[in-house]
Amino acid sequence: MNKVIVAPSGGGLPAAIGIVRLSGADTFSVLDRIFKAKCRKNAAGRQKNRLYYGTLLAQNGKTLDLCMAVCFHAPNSYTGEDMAELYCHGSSAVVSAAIDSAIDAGARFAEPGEFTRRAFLNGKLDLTQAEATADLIHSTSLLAAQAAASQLSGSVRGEITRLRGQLSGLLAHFYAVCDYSDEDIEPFEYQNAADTLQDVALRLRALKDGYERGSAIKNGIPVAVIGRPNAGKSSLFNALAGFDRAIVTSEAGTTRDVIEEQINLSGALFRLLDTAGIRQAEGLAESMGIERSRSAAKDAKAVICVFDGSQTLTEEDYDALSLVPENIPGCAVINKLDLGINSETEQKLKELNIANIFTISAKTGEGLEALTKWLTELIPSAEGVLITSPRQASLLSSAADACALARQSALEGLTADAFLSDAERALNDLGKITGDTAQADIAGEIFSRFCVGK
Ligand SMILES: Nc1nc2c(ncn2[C@@H]2O[C@H](COP(=O)(O)OP(=O)(O)OP(=O)(O)O)[C@@H](O)[C@H]2O)c(=O)[nH]1
Ligand SMILES: [Mg+2]
Repeated sequence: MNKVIVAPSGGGLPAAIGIVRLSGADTFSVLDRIFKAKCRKNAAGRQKNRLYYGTLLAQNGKTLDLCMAVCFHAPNSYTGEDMAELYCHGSSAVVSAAIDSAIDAGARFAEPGEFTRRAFLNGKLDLTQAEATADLIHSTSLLAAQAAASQLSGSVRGEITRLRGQLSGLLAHFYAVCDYSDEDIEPFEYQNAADTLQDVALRLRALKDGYERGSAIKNGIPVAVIGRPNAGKSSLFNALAGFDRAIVTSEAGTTRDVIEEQINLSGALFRLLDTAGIRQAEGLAESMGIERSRSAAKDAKAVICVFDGSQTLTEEDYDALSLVPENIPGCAVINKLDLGINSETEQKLKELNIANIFTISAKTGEGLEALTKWLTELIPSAEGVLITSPRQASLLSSAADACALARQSALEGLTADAFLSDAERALNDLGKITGDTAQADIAGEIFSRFCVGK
C-alpha cells in the first residue's frame, strides 16, 4: 500500500492561496487529523470533489489557518489514489506548518514528480502525457502551453497507440499463421506486410519531422542579432526586449558576450541573442566574444544583420553579412533612420539581393513593426500532432528505421527471423514512447524533471 505523500502544490509564496496536496490510501485519515470541517463531518462523510470550509491544525493542535479542503476518491483523482487538497492562506509559514502537521499525522514528504509517477503507475496517464504535464508546467508561451495541452489530452498517445496496433496486428497475424497452420487463417502475405510497414514508417517519420517545429515552439526560436560594432545591435535588442537589457554606449566593442533575452510575439517564444560586433578583435576577450557571435549565428534559427544606415558600408559589414547561414531565414536591418540614411549604403544592400531589408531606428522605434512582423512569420505551424520531446523523437526515428528494415526483409524474402526481430524492435520502441515497455530508469528520468507537488 502506498504511503500518503504530501507536498506544496501551488506557486511561489506568499500568494493569495497556498495549496497542499496529499495522496495515498490513508489520505482521508491523515486529513481528518489535521483538518476539522465546520460541518463537523469527517472526510469519509463529506461529499466527494467538494470544497469544505474548516480549521487547519498545527502539530501542537492549535489553529493554524481557516481554509478549504477537498477530497478526491480513488480511482477518480489525478493519481488514481485517494487524494486531498488544502487551500490555505498563501503564507510560506502556513504551508510549511500544514505539511509538518500532515507528516506528523502519518504522511511523508513527496519526491519531485511523485504524484505524476503514481498517476502513471495507476494508468491515469502514459509517459507522453507525463512529459506533457511537465512541459505545460514549464511553458512560457501560449503556443508552448497549447502544444503541451494537446499532448496531455492524448494526441501523441493516440497516434502511437494506433501505429502500435497496426504493427502488433501484423505480428499477431504472422504468429497465428505459424502456430495454427492447419486452421482456416488467411495466409500471411509478405507484400501486404511490406505495405503496412511502409505506411507505419512514413507516419513515424512525419511525426519525427514535426519535432523541429515542436522543439522551436517548446524551447523558443533562437534569433541572433549580428553586425559590426556600433551598428546598433544592442539598441535593437533592447527595443525588441522592451527594456534596457544590454549595455549601449557610443564606444565600438561594447558587447563582449552573447546576451540572451526571451520575448513573446504572437503567442510564441523567441530567444533573442545580442552579440559582440564583428571586426578585427583588439584583445583576447573581444576575440572570444566574436567567436561566440559566429557560433550564435550558426546555431540560430534566424539571423538579423544590423547596419549603421547613417554610415557607408565597411569590410566589417560584409564580414558580418557572410555569417548569415544560407539555409535559415535572415534579414538586413538598416538602422539609425533618425539620423538620415546614406543612400549608397541602402543601394549597395539592395544590390545584394537580400530578401528582407528593414529600415528602422532602434532609438525612436520607427520601422520596428515590419521587423516584428517578419519575426512572427518565423513561428512554425502548430498544426497536427506535434512532438516536443527529444526522447520521443529519437525513439520515433529508431522505430521508423526498424520498420524500414523489416519491410526490406519482407520484400527480399529473407528469413522470418530477420523480419520478426526488426518489426518487434519497432513495436518495442513505440512502447517505450508511451511507457508500456519503458524501463524503470527512463520513467525515473522523466519524473525527476518535475517539481515537488506535481
Ligand atoms: N541616432 C541613433 N543612434 C543609435 C541608434 N541605434 C543605436 N544608436 C547609437 O549607436 C551607438 C552604438 O549602439 P549599440 O546599440 O551599443 O551598438 P552595438 O551594435 O551593440 O555595438 P557593439 O556592442 O559595440 O558591437 C550608441 O551610441 C547608440 O545610442 C539609432 O537608431 N539612432
Ligand atoms: Mg552591443
